[in-house]
Amino acid sequence: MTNTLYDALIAPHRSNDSPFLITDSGNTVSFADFVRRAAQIAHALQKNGVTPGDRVVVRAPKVSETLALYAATIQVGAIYLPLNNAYTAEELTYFINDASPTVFVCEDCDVDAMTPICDGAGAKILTLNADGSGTLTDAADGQSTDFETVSRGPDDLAALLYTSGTTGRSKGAMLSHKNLLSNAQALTELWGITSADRLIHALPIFHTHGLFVAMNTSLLAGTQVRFMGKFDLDMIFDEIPKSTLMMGVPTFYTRMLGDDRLTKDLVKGMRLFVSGSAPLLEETHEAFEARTGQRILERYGMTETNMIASNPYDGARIAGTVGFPIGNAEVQVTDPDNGNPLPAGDIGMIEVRGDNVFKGYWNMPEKTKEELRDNGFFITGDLGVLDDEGRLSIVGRAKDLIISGGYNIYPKEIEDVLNEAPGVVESAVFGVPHPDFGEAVVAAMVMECRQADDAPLKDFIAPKLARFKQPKTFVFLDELPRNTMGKVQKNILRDQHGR
Ligand code: MCA
Ligand code: AMP
Repeated sequence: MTNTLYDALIAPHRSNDSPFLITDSGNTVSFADFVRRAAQIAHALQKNGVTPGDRVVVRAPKVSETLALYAATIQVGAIYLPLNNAYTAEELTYFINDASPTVFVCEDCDVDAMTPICDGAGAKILTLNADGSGTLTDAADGQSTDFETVSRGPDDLAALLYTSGTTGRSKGAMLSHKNLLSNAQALTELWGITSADRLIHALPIFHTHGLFVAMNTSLLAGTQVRFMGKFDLDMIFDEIPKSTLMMGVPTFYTRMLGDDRLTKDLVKGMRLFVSGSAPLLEETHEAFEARTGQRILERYGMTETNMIASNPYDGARIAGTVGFPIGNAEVQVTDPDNGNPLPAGDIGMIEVRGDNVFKGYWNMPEKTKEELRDNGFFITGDLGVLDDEGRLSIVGRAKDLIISGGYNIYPKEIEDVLNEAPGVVESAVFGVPHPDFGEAVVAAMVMECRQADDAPLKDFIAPKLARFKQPKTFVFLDELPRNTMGKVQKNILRDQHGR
């Protein structure tokens, strides 16, 4: 029996008693403990009806049990689908109906709200709380610590990660065992990750960055992980002297720079700081190097493609560029009008092909066709340019997307909700520069009666949109600026309301 991901990431640690996860409470979970717990949870999943190819939807706290649930899902041959803890019940309804899971794992406090939704979708609810308790834990306790791993090949699905779309509807990116393993292998090799490393992990584990980039590489290399519940500056500064590696979004680095405790001496044992998920400003790059003597390594990826490109570990890490394609990924820059490849130096659409590229969108063959070419190239929606040596720079986005603190927010989704609010004629949502989050969400509103009170709008969207997606500012206008084609000119809104 072979299981591509399990055999590479989990099985080798069966007898590895070295520390794997060190939690906020100071508990240590060894690799072997982790493998055993995953097996017990695999039994629990199986007893609750999970069969190969089923979806296991998880909206659980960042605790070691949740990570073991990921490993268990892979071991039973099912598909892991993690969701942001900030999502509202309305947002969750969409994912559960779309993915039709066998099991939905959430906290006890979510059960009442989620029961009608899960009943409607035929999903069973199991619970996992921040203290590790819950019905999933109860079902796993006492089970055998051996589980006969279900056979899965490289092209079988391992995970389904939702990514919002410019149409406002989230799309489930189908990720295979090969997609995830090939990317973990490429990153581990490129960044020299080994069992001698200790990773500071302060990212959420419901996205590619925190789950796959950080955890799959750690599992592959046998790296010790300081598994933090969330990003907290005090904890970060306490852990840096004991660690060698950190992965974060640009907000992590700007927050660290805003604190005098970040010094050359503090980071002298650190081998590598990695940044991704959003553009790292050149000034952040330079300020970090001036303060610490270390150059942040910036890389670029997407949910659909895992990591695409990375600055080199050895060699120049150039601010404003995301480096070279990794693994067997091929990157081309094409003319957005006709898809023809452009020469180095020309700006166009970034496209990528390789083992890292997903298999398509769940239940959306038409969407898949629009974005994944027959020749295997995926159209990223990011605009970029290659230099003569093949180094890639991202220069903008063809897609209407805001990245706030590393979270992607699609304006269309917010506009669709705002346009349903009483008294709204139309809305335009756009991003403006923000010192902490990089970009912040602003909504320009045209109302039936001009008003300057945003409270009713805030109340209306509260149950519908996660807090991080909600506009930080509302501006009330008589009309939206439009070009001669009638298209809203968000660049004008950004210029007028950007600060
Ligand atoms: C929290 N808030 C935010 C954000 N985070 N608002 C806008 N953007 C955000 N990112 C709001 C909350 O709603 C709340 O608002 C208030 O800020 C405080 O919330 P709290 O949770 O305490 O915030 P925090 O702990 O300071 O979180 C900021 C953060 C976090 C650490 C930057 O957002 C974070 O961990 N971001 C990383 C996201 C990530 O992993 N992205 C990778 C996905 P209120 O007070 O109004 O309630 S992209 C990916 O995986 C691709 C493939 C890639 O390339 O990596
Ligand atoms: P997601 O849909 O969450 O997977 O986010 C992917 C998007 O994040 C990409 O399409 C880019 O627009 C953006 N992104 C990721 N890494 C970087 C980076 N290093 N610089 C600029 N944008 C990035």
